[in-house]
Amino acid sequence: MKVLILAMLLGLSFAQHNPNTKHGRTSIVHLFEWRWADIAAECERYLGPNGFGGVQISPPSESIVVSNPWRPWWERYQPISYNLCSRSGNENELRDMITRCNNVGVNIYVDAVINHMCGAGGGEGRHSSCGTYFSANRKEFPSVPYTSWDFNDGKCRTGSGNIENYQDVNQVRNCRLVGLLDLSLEKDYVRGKVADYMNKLIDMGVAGFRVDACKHMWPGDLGAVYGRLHNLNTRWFSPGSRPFVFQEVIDLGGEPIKSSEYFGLGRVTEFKYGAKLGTVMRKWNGEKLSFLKNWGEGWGFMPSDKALVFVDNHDNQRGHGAGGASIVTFWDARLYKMAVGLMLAHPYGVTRVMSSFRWNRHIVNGKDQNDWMGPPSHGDGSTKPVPINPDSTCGDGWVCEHRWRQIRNMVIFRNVVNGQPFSNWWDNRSNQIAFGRGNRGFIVINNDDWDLDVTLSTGMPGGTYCDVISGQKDGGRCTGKQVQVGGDGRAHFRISNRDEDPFIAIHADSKL
Ligand code: AAO
Repeated sequence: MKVLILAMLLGLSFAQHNPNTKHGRTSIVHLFEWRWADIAAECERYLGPNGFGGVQISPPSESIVVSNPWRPWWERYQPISYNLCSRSGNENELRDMITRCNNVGVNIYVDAVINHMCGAGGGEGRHSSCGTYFSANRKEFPSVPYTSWDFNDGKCRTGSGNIENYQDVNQVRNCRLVGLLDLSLEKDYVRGKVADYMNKLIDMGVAGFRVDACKHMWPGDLGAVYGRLHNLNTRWFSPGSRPFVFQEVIDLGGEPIKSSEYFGLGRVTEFKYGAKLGTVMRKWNGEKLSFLKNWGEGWGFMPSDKALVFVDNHDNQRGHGAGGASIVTFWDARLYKMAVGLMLAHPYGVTRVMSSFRWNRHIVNGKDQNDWMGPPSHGDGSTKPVPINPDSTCGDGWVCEHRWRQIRNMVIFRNVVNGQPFSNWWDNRSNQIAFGRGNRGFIVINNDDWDLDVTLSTGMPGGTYCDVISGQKDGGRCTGKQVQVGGDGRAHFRISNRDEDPFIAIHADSKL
């Protein structure tokens, strides 16, 4: 009996590690600051047809509106209520998006901001995305409602009321993160309000959550909230499916709070992944691609089945959060495509692709003066739609990394090789590497300053394959380089260090 109960508990909690993706799809794309109407269209015209598993959306809850004089992206991390109107659209548009994305097999994951409400200095009035009244001064959010009783301040022991020292666990979890009013999640009432918010979204059809700022919440409190969550909507998910949970915990080592405290509750963001990969791609500190032979747990990362990984996120692509200067982003497009390609080819973790908007980056002494800039918007502060150009790229300042051929084709690669082992590793002891995924896919990367010219065992059945980086299979034809794999699985590769994209990838579905 005890064993059975234990197995049930484990089953219940570990179910939250499963992204619930459909049709063998494996990757999530973060459509940062996109409008719900644009995401709905993108699911139907692009994400569904190209095998994307799901979308991480920006926080849908009502937030403060900060205009000084333009609206920063980060206002959405300051909730005012759990009403579902935000800069991305209203509740009807949100519901329409969830329905339409689900109908084409693309999941929606909500960025849930449940650690706090707006900043203590947020003033009072109706400067909020649904025009709801609040008072940060009196800690009153009548539309939830929360009152001053629902915040942690009594438990915080710092002079400022803010987190001053990340070495002190009590501060990190009971004080205000950058001045944000810290909710008291130990209170049953607060847990109930948060769970109601998340359950409303689950009932609307979302597949799970990115939970913001988990380091700043006690794991026991989070467990109590997750325990109240409904199963997923059976219109799109099999009965008994639990919401996928991936928790934002920044653990680069060096602080007492560890990612592992959250493993039992769901997956956790592995921030070491992008920080280290950036260092390797940039060849800083003597790092080389050849050192990636034991990439993953071998590098001191968390277990693969607990990890959510990414090359960059909405914070560290602009110097917020953690990771620092090594993080590779769309600003370094050539390195970025290689880094994302490598991540998607490698079996470690659940992968998330970033999709950004451009801003006027202006770095002075290592700090981006414009790190606050919000999405492309009209004069009245409303977010602009995402226009699609004839060549399938995006206009109006939307970068759409997920539409770059090299990245989109590697999202497909990951689906094709899903479940296959990491195999046939090769390196030149420098920055040329290759590896396969069983007999389903193979990737070769040249990040050295000289040509790669080598014959390798690919593990693939003999035949002619189309490289999905320089082009792709189009009907029966290949628009890129071709790779001949012999009956013995060996193939010859040549990659100039001056190629536009110095890497090649082939997979079972790119066979001609
Ligand atoms: C805004 C203003 C603030 C103002 C506040 C309230 O910018 O000046 O005080 O409003 O009025 C986002 C923005 C914030 C913004 C906030 C609310 O980034 O600028 O504040 O919205 O509008 C910590 C948290 C982590 C958090 C990250 C940004 O642990 O959870 O800070 N990320 C999430 C979201 C993020 C959002 C929030 C949370 C809030 O993704 O977009 O903020 O909802 C150390 C710690 C980390 C800590 C970082 C940064 O990292 O370990 O836990 O992240 O510091 O404070 C090395 C170390 C590494 C260290 C890093 C930086 O790399 O190895 O551990 O240095 O020191």
